[in-house]
Amino acid sequence: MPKILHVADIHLGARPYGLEERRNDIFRSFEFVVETALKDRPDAVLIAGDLFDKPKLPLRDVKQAVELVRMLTDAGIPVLAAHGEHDTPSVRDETLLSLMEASLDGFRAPLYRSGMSAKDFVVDLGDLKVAVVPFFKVSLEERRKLTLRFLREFDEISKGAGGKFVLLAHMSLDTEMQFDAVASPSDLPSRARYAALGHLHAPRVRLEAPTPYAYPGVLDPLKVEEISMPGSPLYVDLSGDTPIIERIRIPRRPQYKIDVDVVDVASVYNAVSMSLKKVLAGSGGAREVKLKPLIHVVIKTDKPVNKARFIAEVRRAAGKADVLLKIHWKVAGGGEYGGASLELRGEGPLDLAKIAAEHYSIPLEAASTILHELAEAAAEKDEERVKEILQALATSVDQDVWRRVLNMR
Ligand SMILES: [Mn+2]
Repeated sequence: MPKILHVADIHLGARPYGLEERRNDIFRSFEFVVETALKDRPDAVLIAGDLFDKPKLPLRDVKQAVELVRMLTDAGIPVLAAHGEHDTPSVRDETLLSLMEASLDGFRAPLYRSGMSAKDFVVDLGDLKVAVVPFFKVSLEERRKLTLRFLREFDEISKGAGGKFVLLAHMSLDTEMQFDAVASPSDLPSRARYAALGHLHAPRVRLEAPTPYAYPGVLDPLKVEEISMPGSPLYVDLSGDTPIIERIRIPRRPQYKIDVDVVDVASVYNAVSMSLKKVLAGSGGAREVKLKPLIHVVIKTDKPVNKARFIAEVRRAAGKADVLLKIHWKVAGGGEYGGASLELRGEGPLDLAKIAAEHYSIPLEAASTILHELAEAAAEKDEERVKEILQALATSVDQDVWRRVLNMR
């Protein structure tokens, strides 16, 4: 009978490419998971780490996350979360997850505190026992040792435990990802029916392993490399001897990558408009949600370029296409740089203040003041101040906050 919903790597609060739209996309994707669970009523929702993108987040992000999780717990669906790399601070402290555990009935996210042992991390849901592996934010070598110790103790506990034993962890297995692996599949508790894992952003399902395990993958692709292999949350039916897996399809914003290999700025226009036409024509039927596609334009060139002119050409080529745009740079010898994220509003010269004003819905005057402040702080190599300004830019569109930030010295 037990059926669980297994999701991982949600990264609430992330703001890919500085786009508010992408921040909202990630919340929307998680909301879809919550609504799916409310409809289908699994016996538990297991989150295998990285519910949050950072250990500390703006409070509006935290509030929105709590509200979504509470919809599940209010409906009597237990929610269990493992700590992940992103939601664990590097100093020992409470976490957003541990605060949620303390304040939400039905939400469990055991946090490691000294003196605790493996049995403190086994959550008893009646027929279902879930062993939650703590995340140790220490050197990889230390993490390996501590994690293996927990896995061995869970193996012992699983032998005496009645019901269905499930492992919940945020970690790499060496069969999937070498460089930060902490365990092998053979280290997973032998009596566990299933290991609900997280951390790999590319989805994997390994039901043939001695202990069946799966990584749902990233809920909403955070990087351009992830758009071709997005993850999907999994329903795992544990009633039989081997789990039965069903993928939950998430309606996401369409994202496409356009590679533009150019020798000079004069060829940007044709290259972009042609690829864009092709991509948008092919996307017609696939438009599953009414969201503007996000187009990644990867500009490859073998000599240093005047980025402003290239960006202007890309915008001109995109014309009135109703898309979001992110420009990536691959300049030979110059490495790879992130570029500006622009919402396209037709042609015209590149006016950064205007773009910022539109993008963040702030007055033009405020936008140009901010850019001026940023340039000044950067020229003075005042890293703290740059961070402050960027933080404010990223987290607030409230003008009073702007005024305070800009007067702060
Ligand atoms: Mn992650």
